[in-house]
Amino acid sequence: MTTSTGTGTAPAAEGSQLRSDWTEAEARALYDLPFPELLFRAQSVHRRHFDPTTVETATLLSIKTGGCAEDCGYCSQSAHHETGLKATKLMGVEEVLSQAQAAKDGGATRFCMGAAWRSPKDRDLDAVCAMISGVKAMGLEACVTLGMLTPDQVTRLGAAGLDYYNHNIDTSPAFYPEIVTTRTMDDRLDTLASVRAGGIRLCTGGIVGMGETVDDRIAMLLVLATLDPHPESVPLNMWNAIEGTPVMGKADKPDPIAFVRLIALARLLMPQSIVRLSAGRDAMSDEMQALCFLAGANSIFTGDVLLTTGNPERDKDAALFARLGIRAAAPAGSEMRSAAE
Ligand code: SAM
Ligand code: DTB
Ligand code: SF4
Repeated sequence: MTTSTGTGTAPAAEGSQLRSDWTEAEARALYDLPFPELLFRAQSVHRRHFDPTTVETATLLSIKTGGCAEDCGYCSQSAHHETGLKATKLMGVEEVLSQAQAAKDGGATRFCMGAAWRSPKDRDLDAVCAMISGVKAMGLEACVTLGMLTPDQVTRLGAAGLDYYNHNIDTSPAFYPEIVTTRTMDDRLDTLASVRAGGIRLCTGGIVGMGETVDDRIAMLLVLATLDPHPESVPLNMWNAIEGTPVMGKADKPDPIAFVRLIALARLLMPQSIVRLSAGRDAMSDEMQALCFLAGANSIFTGDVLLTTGNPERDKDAALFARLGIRAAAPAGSEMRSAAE
C-alpha cells in the first residue's frame, strides 16, 4: 500500500508487523520522504514499541587496545596504520570489574567490552568469560565485541551469561572492500549467524562518514533489516576521524539531516530494535542529538571515552537529558521482548 499526498511511493506507515523482506526501492522511498513526514512516521513507529522518553545508556571499555591484525580503514587500532596509538595487552579481570562498577554507579545499564582482535584466542576467552560473569553478577547487561568467533567460542560466551555480541557490518556490501581487505562481509555475516544460533542477541550496525554514498548507507541498513529476526540492537556510528588511517581525508562529515534521516529509516525498517546513537556524538550539537532521539534513537554510550576516542562527558549528557525530559534506563520494549524470549 502506498500513500498519495507528497510521499511518492513510500510504503504506508500503518501496520505493526515486522518485515524482513524490505526492498531497496521501499527503503529509498522512505528515506526520501519530506523530512516532517519521515520524522512523524518514525516517531509514530517508535511510540508503538518504546517509551519515547527513555534512552538506554551503555558504557564501553577497551579491554585490549591496538595492534589489531585487521586493516579496517577507519580504525585507530589496526596495526596496518600509523595512528600513534599505544597497544596494550588484555586487561585483568579485577580491573575490568572495577570499571564496570564505576559505569553502574554512573547510571549505565549495559557494559560493553571491546577487544582489538581479528578473533579471540581460546586461552583469552577464559578471562573474557570471567569478566562477563562478573558484569552480570552486578546486575548489568553484558556485551562484548571480540572479532570473528567459532561456534564453540559462542557456546562458551553464552554459558558465561553474555546478553549481546557486537559485530558491525560497518558499511554496504559494495563499499566494504574499499574499507577492509583482510576479511569479507560474508565473514561478518557468518559470525552473526553463529552468535544467533548460540542464543546470544545481536548488536550490529555500522559507520557513516567514510566516503560512502547515501545508497551505500541505505544498503547497509537493508542487510540488517533483512535479517530474520532483526538484530536486537543496531549501533549507528558517525565516523570519529582518526589521523593516519586510509579513510582520513577521503571523507566529509555527513550532513546532520542526512544522518537523522538514516536513524529514522533504521527505526522504520526495524521497529523493535534498539537503535544506538553511537560514536560521533562529541561532534554533534544538542539539537542534532535531539532530532536523532525524535527519529527513534533510544540508546547512547555514556562516559568520556568510547574505545580510543572521545565522547561527551557524563555531566553534559545528563544536562542534555534534563533539557529534553529524557530518562536514562533500559528501553521498556527491550525488557518486554527479553521476557517474551
Ligand atoms: N575488533 C572487533 C571488531 O572489529 O568487531 C571489535 C572492536 S571494533 C573497534 C568495533 C566497532 O567500532 C567497529 O566495527 C566499527 O564499527 C566501530 N569503529 C571503529 N573505529 C571507529 C571510528 N573511528 N569511528 C566510529 N566507529 C568506529
Ligand atoms: C559500536 O558500534 N560502536 C562502538 C562499539 N560498537 C564497540 C565502538 C565505537 C568506537 C569508536 C572509535 C574508538 O573509540 O576507537
Ligand atoms: Fe581491529 Fe576491530 Fe579495529 Fe577492525 S575495527 S582494526 S577488527 S579493532
